[in-house]
Amino acid sequence: MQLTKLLGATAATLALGAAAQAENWDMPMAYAASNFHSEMGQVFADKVGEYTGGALEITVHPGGALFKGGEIKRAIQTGQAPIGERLMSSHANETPLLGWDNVPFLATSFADNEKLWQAAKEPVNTALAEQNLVTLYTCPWPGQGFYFKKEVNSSADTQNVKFRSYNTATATFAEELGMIPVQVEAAELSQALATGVAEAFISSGSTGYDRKVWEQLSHYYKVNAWLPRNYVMVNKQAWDGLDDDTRAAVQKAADETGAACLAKAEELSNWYFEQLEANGMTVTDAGPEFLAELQAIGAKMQEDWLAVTGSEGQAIIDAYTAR
Ligand code: PCA
Repeated sequence: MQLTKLLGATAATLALGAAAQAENWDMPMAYAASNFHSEMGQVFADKVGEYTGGALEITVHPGGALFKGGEIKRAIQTGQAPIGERLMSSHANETPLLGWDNVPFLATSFADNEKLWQAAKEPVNTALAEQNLVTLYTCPWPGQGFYFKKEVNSSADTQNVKFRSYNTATATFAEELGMIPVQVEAAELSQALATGVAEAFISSGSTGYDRKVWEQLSHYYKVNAWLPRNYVMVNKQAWDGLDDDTRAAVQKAADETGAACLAKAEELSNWYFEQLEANGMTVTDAGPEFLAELQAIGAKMQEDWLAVTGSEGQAIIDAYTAR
């Protein structure tokens, strides 16, 4: 990676020499190149090149290739990379407000998730700005449900199951169900399942499809607990270093891409379920007993989130409910 960075830096310097003001930004992304979030990252990069007339060119690096998912935010805060994308709620351990989209059963449709984002946007962007980050656009994953390698009807069936989590909320959910959470990046999920490090997880149909989890798992329960968002962030100094026209062009590209990505997520939701089924998985709603347990855990998690976010969290939920 050091060599890659050195070569990247050299290329950037040469490019600078060639075209006085042109800038090249590397954009680390955590998820598979074929995933719609990553494809939309490329759409965004293409639009930036077009709208800035080549003054700013962005090169996307999906799959955690340049920085692993867990390293992306810090890399951007510290200027090791000027721009990048990450699952917002993965930072809820350090900034609980960023778990706004992980409150179970609060907003379970794309329309409600968008309404919730409109309510959360200002305080969330302010919290990120305090961390040297400018948010350009966000995009939801489809609804979150549970993957298992057996039929599950209640928490009696989940005791001591090794569960892959992707943030604190998913780890809490697992613990409440008697499972043993282990945090694993989506990029390493297939391996974790193949080696038995994990034998269940919560996610969208999208990640199950990307990681071909039908090779180890058999059941998907469409719980639709929440729709977590990825966000594209820029280092504040890198952002301030752009001239006004370039910044406006990048923001236009971001606004368009955010809207297109939201539409894409919605369009693909059921398609992913069809693919899981075509590959032999049983895809169903959670049974009444399991669902009731999940809802009770969800209510407790909402209380816990409000306890740590205080009036700020409550203001988001109030603004959402009032919309
Ligand atoms: N896929 C990501 C986050 C949410 C989702 O649907 C993952 O499992 O890591």
